[in-house]
Formats: sequence, structure tokens, C-alpha cells
Amino acid sequence: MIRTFQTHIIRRQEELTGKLWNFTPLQGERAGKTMAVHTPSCWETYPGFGLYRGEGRYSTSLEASGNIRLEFKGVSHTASVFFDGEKIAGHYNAYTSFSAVIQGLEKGIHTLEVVADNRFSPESALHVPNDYMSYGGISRPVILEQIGDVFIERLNVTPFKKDGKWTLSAALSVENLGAETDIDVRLCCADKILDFTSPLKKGRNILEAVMDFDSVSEWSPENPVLYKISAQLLRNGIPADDFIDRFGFRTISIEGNRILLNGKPVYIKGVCRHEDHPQYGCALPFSAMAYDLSIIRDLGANSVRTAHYPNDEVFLDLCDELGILVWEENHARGLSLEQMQNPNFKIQAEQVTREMVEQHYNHPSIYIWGILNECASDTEFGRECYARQFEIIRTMDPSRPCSSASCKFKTDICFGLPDVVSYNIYPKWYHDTPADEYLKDLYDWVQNSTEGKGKPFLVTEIGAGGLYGYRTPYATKWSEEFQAETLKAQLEAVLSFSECSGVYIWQFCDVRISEEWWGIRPRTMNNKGIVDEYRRQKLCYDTVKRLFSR
Ligand code: ADA
Repeated sequence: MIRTFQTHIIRRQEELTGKLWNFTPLQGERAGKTMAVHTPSCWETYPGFGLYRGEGRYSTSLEASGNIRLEFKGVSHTASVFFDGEKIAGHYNAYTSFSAVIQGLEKGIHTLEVVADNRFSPESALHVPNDYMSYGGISRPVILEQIGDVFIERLNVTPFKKDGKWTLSAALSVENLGAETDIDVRLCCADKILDFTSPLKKGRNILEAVMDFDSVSEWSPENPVLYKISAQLLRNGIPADDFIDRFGFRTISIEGNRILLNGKPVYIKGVCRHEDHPQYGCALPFSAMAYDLSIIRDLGANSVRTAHYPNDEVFLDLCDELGILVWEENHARGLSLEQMQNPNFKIQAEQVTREMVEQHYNHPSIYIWGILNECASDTEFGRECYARQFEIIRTMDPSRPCSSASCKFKTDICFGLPDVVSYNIYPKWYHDTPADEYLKDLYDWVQNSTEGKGKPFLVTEIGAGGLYGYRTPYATKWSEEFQAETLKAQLEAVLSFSECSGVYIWQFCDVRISEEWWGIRPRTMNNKGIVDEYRRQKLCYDTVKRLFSR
């Protein structure tokens, strides 16, 4: 069973994960010793591998012939893929997918090996010791697909409204492994069918089409109506390949200092969430993701910020279905100027940005793209990087606004670049200024002294640490009482600040951090969760729920 909604009927698919694979660590005491492990998974969840940093080889066998496509939805964090012993693909970054095509296979049993590497080397500019965990392993599914000479690599759709009518512009990316040819295309969506014929050159072809609709239902958090779109390729009337995805008819725009969804102002009440769980690492199964979202909805939140990387598409599928608005973020957290000057930073950060936008383009729940959380936005070099990444996103997707969460108090020089100005603030946690005073001071500075004047303003993090079960009558730091009191003051200040378009709480649940990170955290965890790592409610849960429901 393929778990994600993006799927095919004509193209045969098989999930290669969802079963046991052989795992062999390549370094350390157990180097070379093979064991059977479940996939997708992170090796930190295998007994004895909780702190393993190194390479791990995963292997399995598969039966195939002809042309195949292998899709790896996520390998953490660097992957080298070997097919019958030969290297066929390599990929950096845990949080985006990649694929490999193999042509003209002999019918029979073949071996597939994936070497995952979670080490922090100088070559790795984004996966660095940090305030979250960079796990190791095949953390998202691997899919085997049978393809012909012509197949659809991607279908991206953009709904837009003109004179009260909805139009869909579709961009179909078609790969032609054979000679130049013509292809018949059939697009089906709602009650519309669009047929056309297109010439195909060898290699990648982008076929564009537009569909008009008389009446459709709009996607909104209250009524998250999803539509299916299917693209079919036909040769001489015979189906050659297809691609099915879901999307929603909705618009996101900015008017003055407001974010509009379908033309109406939207107020964000959200949580920041890492993909992290003591039992699964970052490889959360469907049930655990759905459970997290049930808690998020119970809290009265309407949004999730996927801090600090693109999320599993199954999670985004669920947000589409539940009407949860998503701030999806590229991969980076707190990189200093020196870290941004790593020669690999530009290439790795731009690659993950491109992959994120391309791969998650159709999700209606994503209302904004975020980049480079708390990086060096107070430097000229940093500004060039921010400018370049915003430009990449806007070129690929002019239909959504962009932003980036800053922590540079009164020193950020990048606010001319995003559509929405966003700040992470921790009053009464990292400093003693009361929340309302701090927020007003910061907002006034943005309005009076920066190019962010007049743009929508979001608070992308507030929070405080609280250790589950640590209760004190005098509300000392790290107690649940202190966390609840601090969060209450922060949340009240932001919710009553009318210039603000919304707020995200840092964070949904307690998460593991890298052992190697310079910061000191009790339990080697970031303990600012509203629930702990097992999703047990802390004292602040009811406070947040009460304030979110006002
Ligand atoms: C930052 C950062 C988060 C987390 C948080 C904290 O603002 O964006 O990843 O580290 O602070 O807990 O201090």
C-alpha cells in the first residue's frame, strides 16, 4: 500500500519499505554486523544504536524487469544508492525526496542498497549539530515503479480566480527516455476533461494547460474541500502512464498588513512542530502523525509551522484534509555567518528549497514558504543569501507569500525581502522584559526603521521550557508552573496585539537535540513542548487551549 495521496492507477507501484531490510552499521563496535530492521525507520530507535553517528547500509532485494523508477521519500541525511552493486544515485538532506531511473533491466531478482550517513562533516552545511536531532536511516518510504519510455515526473497545478471564476493552470513534467515523438494527454478534474497532443523531445518536457471551471467549492480551514486531478499519457490510444494528485481551490494574498485566504483575513494560531518521537525518531508512522494533529486540533490551533525543514508528505496530506494551515520551511536553523559561508551552504540550501517547492507545490494547506530560520539576517552576506532564496521561491511559485523567522532583535536588515515580517521572541525566558513591552518595542522598530513597514507581522515563536512532572509551588524555572505562567503572559500579549497576524508556539512537543550541539538543555532535549515527547499534556496545555479558543 502506498501511503501518500500522490499516486497512479496505470503505473504499477510497490512500496519497498514497510517490511524488514538488512541493516549493517559501517563504523563503531558493531561495524559489519548485519541485523534485520523495520523500514522506514531511524537507527537511533534500534536497541544499542541510540547514539550512533556514522554510516549504515540498508539492503533488500526486489523483482523487476524493463524500465523502473525508484523514489526515495527521505533518507537521513546523506544517501548513496547502489543497484546490483552499482551506484545509481546520491542525495543530501533528510527532508526531501529523490529518485533514480534504471532502464532495460533483465527480468529477475536484483539487489538494492542504500547507505545512509548522519555524520556532521565539514561538507554538510545544513545538517549540523543543532537544537533538534539529525537522525540516521531510511526515514521515509521507498517506492518501486514500473515505467515505460515516457513517464510523468511531476504535475503541478495552480488554481486562481478571475472575475469570480476559477481557473487551473497545470504544468506537467514529462520525461522521454526514447526518441522524439508525439504524446496524447488527457487531464481530468472535477467534471472537466481536457485532451491535447504535444510533441516530446528527448529528456524533460514541460507541458502546460489551462482548465476553466464553472463552479467549484473553495478549500478553507472550515471546509477543506479537495479535488483530484489526473493526467494520463496515451500513445495510439493506449494508456502509457498517469499521475494523480489532490489540490484545493483557494487563494492566498496579502493586502496591507493582513494575510488573506480566499480574500478574507486569516488569523494564525499555531504550533511549531519537529518530526520527532521517542519510538520512531523522525520516521513517524501515519497513526502517530494523525495523533499529533488530533492534539493540535484539540488545542484549538489552526496552523503548524514545519520547523525547520520540509515535512513528510503524508503529514501535509493530513493537513490538507483537516484544513490545517501550514507554514512550510526550508532546512536551516540558527546558522551563523560563518556557517552560511560554508562553500556547500549555497548549493545545499538552494537545492532543498527547490525540492521543497517542487515536491509540495499542490498542497492547499501550505499558505506560506519560510526560509532560513534565525540565520545571519543581520549581515550583508546573509542578506544576499536570503534575497537569492526568496527569488528562487518566487520564480517557482508566485502564488504564495514568503517569510523567514528572525531572532535579530532590532538588527535585522532583511525585512525588505519577505512578504511577511516574522519574529521569534522569548520574553521572560531568554530575557526579563515583559512580553507586551518587548513586542511593542520590536513592532515599532520594524515600522519606523525598516523596509518591513506596513507588511503583515507574525510572531513565529514564543515559548518557555517545562520539564514534564517537575512541579513546584513557587514556579521556578523549568517547572510546569513556570512554563504555564510564562506562556500565558506571552500568548496574551501577542493575541491582544491587534497589528499582529498570528502566533506560533514553540513548540508542539519536547524533542531530542543533537548531543554535539553547543547549547545546554536538560535531558539533551528541547523541553518547550506543550506536550512532552510521549505527547503527555503539561500544565500549559489547558492555558493554551483556553487562550486559543477565545
Ligand atoms: C529558536 C529556534 C528554535 C529553538 C528555540 C529555543 O528560536 O528557532 O529552533 O531552538 O529558539 O528553544 O530556544
